[in-house]
Amino acid sequence: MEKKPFYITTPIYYPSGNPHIGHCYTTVACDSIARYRRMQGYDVMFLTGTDEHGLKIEQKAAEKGVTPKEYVDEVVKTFKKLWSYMNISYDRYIRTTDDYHIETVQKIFKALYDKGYIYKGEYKGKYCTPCESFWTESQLDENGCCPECHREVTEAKEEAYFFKMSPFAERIEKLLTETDYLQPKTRATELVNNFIKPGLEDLCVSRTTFKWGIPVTFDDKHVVYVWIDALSNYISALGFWNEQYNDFDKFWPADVHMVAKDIMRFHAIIWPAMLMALDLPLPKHLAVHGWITFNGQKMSKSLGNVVDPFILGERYGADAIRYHILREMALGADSSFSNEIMINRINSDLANGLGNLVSRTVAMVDKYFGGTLPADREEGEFDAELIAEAKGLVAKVDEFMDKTQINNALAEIFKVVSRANKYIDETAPWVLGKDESKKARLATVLYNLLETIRIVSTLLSNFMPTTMPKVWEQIGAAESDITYENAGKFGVLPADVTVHRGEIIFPRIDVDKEIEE
Ligand code: ME8
Repeated sequence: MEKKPFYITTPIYYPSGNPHIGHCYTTVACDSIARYRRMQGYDVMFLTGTDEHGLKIEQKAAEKGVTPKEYVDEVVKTFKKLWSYMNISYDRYIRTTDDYHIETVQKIFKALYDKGYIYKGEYKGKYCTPCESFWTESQLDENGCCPECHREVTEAKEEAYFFKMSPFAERIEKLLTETDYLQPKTRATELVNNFIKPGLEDLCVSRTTFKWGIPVTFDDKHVVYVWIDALSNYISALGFWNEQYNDFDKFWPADVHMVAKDIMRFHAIIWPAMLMALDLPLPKHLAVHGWITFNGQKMSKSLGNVVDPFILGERYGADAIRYHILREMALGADSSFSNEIMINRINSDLANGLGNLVSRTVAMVDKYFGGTLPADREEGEFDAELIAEAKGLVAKVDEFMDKTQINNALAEIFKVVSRANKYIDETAPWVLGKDESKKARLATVLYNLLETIRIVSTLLSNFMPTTMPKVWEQIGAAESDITYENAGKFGVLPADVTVHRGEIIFPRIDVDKEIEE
């Protein structure tokens, strides 16, 4: 049977500085969903990339005395290094400086112009250079500064092309309020009241004041300004209006675009408008998450309050970082980053919860049975409840993953980890181990624990792909045991399974020592 396609995208990030933990969050979240869907049997296309044009990049490159392309080439290396370090399984990486993307953007711009949706006008407004954003007077903060970074803005005026938004207002309002395009839906009211009800403003889509952009083919004074260039990546990367790829028919419309709230408006209003203008189908879901904040402010390159994922990963391990950010962030809400919360979370869930469960179970199989379980069994109290919870887990995780609620999916998995640790206390294997006549009961308890670990670690491998194979090695699971179908079954490991004691998977971190440093 042909596999069902599944297309998921991250935003394409600005390489105006190195990636930080905020970029990591969206990418790790998409990676986990992509892995989960692959495990479920979908044919997945997972796209990420970089948004490489614009004034900010031009300025950064000039500061360094290199060309913009030389500058972005270096930063893109760091992005790719980080994604490899975080074990990100992207299928395609798009750079907006790639020729095929440029070709698509130029064709889209021309098509929108030919259809009468793009026209020439004059732009007047307040411009924030670090954010590359024009603001209206009413959008500025209480000091008349940029509402995002709170720096000074300058008066700017120039000839520019505009994209007509009003023809799409009604359809977009319906999309936001009557469909489940936007996740969480609670954000729809804010968008409708702030942007649609007051009348959708036309969008400035070209600039003449900087050169580092895609030239407008029919008016070469202009370069395409930010959003038409950036948003088109989601289709140029599939080969829409270029010869590089041929996947558009298979993967479009996208199943999930994931972004944070800073760029929600562009994805909730402008992107659908562009697609409507091009007569293309709309993406199925836009998942919008909050910000990772640091001391109450959005972590961002322009504010300079970034947390370096390489340093964190070096210290705590890439999977521990992945787990922490995925578990902390609830779709829709902000999440404040703190080393202390992270260390406590790693200790309680990973070191004490999962790590302990694995090492205690494997150590007991070793201690009482020399590493290989006997095949004799004796069922007992508490078994049925543990087995039911373990077998029922995949359905619960599915439900949350379908709603892009990764934190809740993880919470369900860790409930089963806690249940298994409680089962150890309830069944007291160390008491059974003292009594020769209880050997079959002891083997059953340990087998149930190994099976629960198999199920839990199979599901968790989508979120922590580096460490879970080490768990499989320790519990004696073969590669063929680790499948989505098997995650819903109990009794997959052979009755006489052999375990392999190994290193501690998640070492405990000394909170006091770490925080002092
Ligand atoms: O906006 N918390 O690029 P960008 C959570 N190029 N997520 C964060 C974050 C934080 N503190 N900081 C960044 C752009 N992100 C455009 C996008 S898409 C067609 C063009 C993540 O480098 C989050 O996904 O500013 C956010 O939406 C994105 O990075 C912004 O990245």
